[in-house]
Amino acid sequence: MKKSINILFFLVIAAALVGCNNGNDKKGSKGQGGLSTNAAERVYVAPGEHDEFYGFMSGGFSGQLGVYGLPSGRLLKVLPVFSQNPENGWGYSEETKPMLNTSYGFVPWDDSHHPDISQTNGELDGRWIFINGNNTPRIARIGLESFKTEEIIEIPNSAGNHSSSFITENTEYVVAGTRFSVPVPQKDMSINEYKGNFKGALTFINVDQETGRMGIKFQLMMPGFNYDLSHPGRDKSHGWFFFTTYNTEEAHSLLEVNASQNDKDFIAAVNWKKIEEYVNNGGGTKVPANYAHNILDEHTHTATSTMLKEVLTVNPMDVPGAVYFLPTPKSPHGCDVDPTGEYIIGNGKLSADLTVHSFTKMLDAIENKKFDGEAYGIPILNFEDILAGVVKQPGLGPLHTEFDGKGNAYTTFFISSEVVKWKVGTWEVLDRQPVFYSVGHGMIPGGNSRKPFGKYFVALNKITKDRYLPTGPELTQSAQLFDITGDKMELLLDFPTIGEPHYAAAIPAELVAPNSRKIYKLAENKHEYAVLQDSDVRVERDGKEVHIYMNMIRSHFNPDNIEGVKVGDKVYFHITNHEQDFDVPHGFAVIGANNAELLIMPGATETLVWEPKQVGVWPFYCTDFCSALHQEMQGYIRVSPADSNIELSWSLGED
Ligand code: RUQ
Ligand code: CUA
Repeated sequence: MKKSINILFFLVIAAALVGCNNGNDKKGSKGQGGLSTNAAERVYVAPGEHDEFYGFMSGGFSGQLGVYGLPSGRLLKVLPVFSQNPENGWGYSEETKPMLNTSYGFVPWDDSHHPDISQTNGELDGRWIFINGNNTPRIARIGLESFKTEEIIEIPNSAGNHSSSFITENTEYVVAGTRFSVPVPQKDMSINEYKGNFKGALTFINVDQETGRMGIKFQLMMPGFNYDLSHPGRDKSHGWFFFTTYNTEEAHSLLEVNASQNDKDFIAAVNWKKIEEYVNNGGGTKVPANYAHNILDEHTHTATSTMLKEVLTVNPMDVPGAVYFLPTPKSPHGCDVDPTGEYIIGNGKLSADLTVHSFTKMLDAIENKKFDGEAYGIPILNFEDILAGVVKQPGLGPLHTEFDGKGNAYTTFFISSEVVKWKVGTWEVLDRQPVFYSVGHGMIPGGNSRKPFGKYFVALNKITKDRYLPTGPELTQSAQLFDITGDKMELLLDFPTIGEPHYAAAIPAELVAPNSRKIYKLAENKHEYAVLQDSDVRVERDGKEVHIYMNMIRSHFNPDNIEGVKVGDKVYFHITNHEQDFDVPHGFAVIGANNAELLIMPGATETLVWEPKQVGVWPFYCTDFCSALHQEMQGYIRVSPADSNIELSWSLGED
C-alpha cells in the first residue's frame, strides 16, 4: 500500500507541475519570439522552393499519415492508411475497400502511431514507410514512389499493436509487439485468471526486398506483460531487438496503481537472428489463426484481401539464449538505441533518472551467465552488470530519446514539458528547452538509424492550449521545430498536425522526390473494368446490376447521358482517367451516393457504387477543378420506376 501512495503522490506533484507550466506559459513564450533572431529566415521556404525534408507524422486517432515539409512545417498531404478518407475515396471505392478488411470484417478506422522508413545498411533508403494500427492490430506499408498504402497485414494473437512498426537495419523485418496481453488463442475465461495465463505476442514480419511484400515469419509468445515500444539493434547489435515492458506485475485492474508496484520492469532483448535460424531449421509450432492480408496492385489499381489461416509461434523456452530481460526502472515507455548500437535507453516514465544499458556489457553478462533470477524461464540480467550509465535527474516523465549522430541524445519529458539534450557516454545534461506543452515523441530525421541527419528536432506535443487561435474545446496538436546544429537547441517554429502524431520519421527530400510517381501509364492499366479506348465505352445490365464502363478526359465524361437505369438497381460506375499529365486527377460524384467521391489519378480506373432511390434525371460531375471547362464536366443519368421497360442507352455529344 505504501508504494501505491508514493506513486499517487508522485502523480499529484507531476500534475501540479504541468499546471504551473501552463500557468507560466505567457512568460515562457515571451523570449521565444522568432523575430528577435533570424528564426523566420531559417524556416522560410520561398514560394516555388521545396523543403529540405519530408516529415511523416503519424495521424494518431485519425488513422492516417500526415506528410509535412520541413523546415517549413507545411502540410503536403494527408495520406490515407487505416481510415476511410472521403477526400479521395480511400476505403469507399470498390477497389480500395478490401484494404480495410480484417478478421473482424470491414474496419474503417484505426489509431496509427509509429511510422518507420525502410533502411539499407542502417541508413534510410526511401523505399517504403511502415506504420502500425494500434486498435485492430495491423501494419501498413506505404510505397514512397506512389505515396499510397500498398499493403496492410493484420496481426493475429495481438491486441493493442503498440510496440510497432519498427524495422531492422536492412528492412529484413518489421516488428509488431502487442501492448495488451490476451488469452492465446482467444477464449471465454475469467479476467481474474490473467496472471500466468495471458500471453504477449511479439511478431516478426519479413519484408521481400524486391516487392516489399510482408509475411509473418514467426510470433514469439512472451509472458503476459504489456509490451510498450521497441527498437532494433543496429551495427554491432544488429540481430537483436529491444522491447520495453510495463505491468510486469500482470495486473488486470487499476493499472495506474497496480502496474506501478515493481521498482523495475524489463527491457526484453530478443536475438531474432537466433530465432530465425531456429525457425529456418523447422522450429516453432504452427497454430490456427485468422488474419487478413490486403494488397493493392499497382497495375489493376485494385486491392485483394486474403484470409490467412495459420501462424508460426515460438516459445522462448525452446530457443535457449534467444531472450533476456534487462531490468529497467519504473514502467519504461520508449526504448531507443543509439546510432552505434551500443546503448539501449529505457525511458522510465515514473523514474527520476534515465537508464542506459550497454550492449557490450549485456553480451558479457550473458556469456558469463550472470543472472539475477528468471521470469517464466527467461533469464533476468543483473541491473548493475549491464548498466552503461545514468542521466541524473534530467526531468520528469521521460518518454522518448532521439540521436543527432554527433554523440548527443535528446529526450522528451512529458511531465516537465521539455526536451533535454545530453551527451552519450558522459551522461551529462547539455541543454534543456521548454516545449508547449507536454511533449510525447520527438523526432530527428534519421534519428533511429546509423546515420541521423542532426539538423532539426521536432517535438510532437500532446497539449496545445494557447499556442494557436482557439477552435472550441479541442485544438489540433502542436509540433515544434528546433534547430539543433548549435550547442543550444533553438525553437524556430510551431505548426499544427493532424490527429495526434505519436511518432514521426523524416528523410532528406532528395532520397524520395526524384522517384515520385507522376502518372500511371494508361498502357499498363490492367484493371478488369478499364476502358482504354472510346470504342469500349458501354453500359451493361446483369439482373439488377448495371455496369457503366466510362472514361474521362478534360473536360467530359464518356458517356455523359445514360438512360434505362431503374430504382432498385445497383449501379457501378467504372471510370478510367485518360489523362497522362502530372497532377490532373478528375473527381466523380453523383447525387445521393451513400459513400464518397472518387478521385481518379491519371491512367487509373476506379469504381463507385450508387443505388438510386428516387425516380428522376440525376446529375453527376467532376469534383476536382481540372480545366477552364471544369464546370462543364458533368452528365445526367435517368432513373425510371422499378417496373419500367426503358432500354439501356448511353451517349456523348448527341442530341
Ligand atoms: S507512443 S507518445 Cu505510441 Cu509514446 Cu505516443
Ligand atoms: Cu475534371 Cu474537373
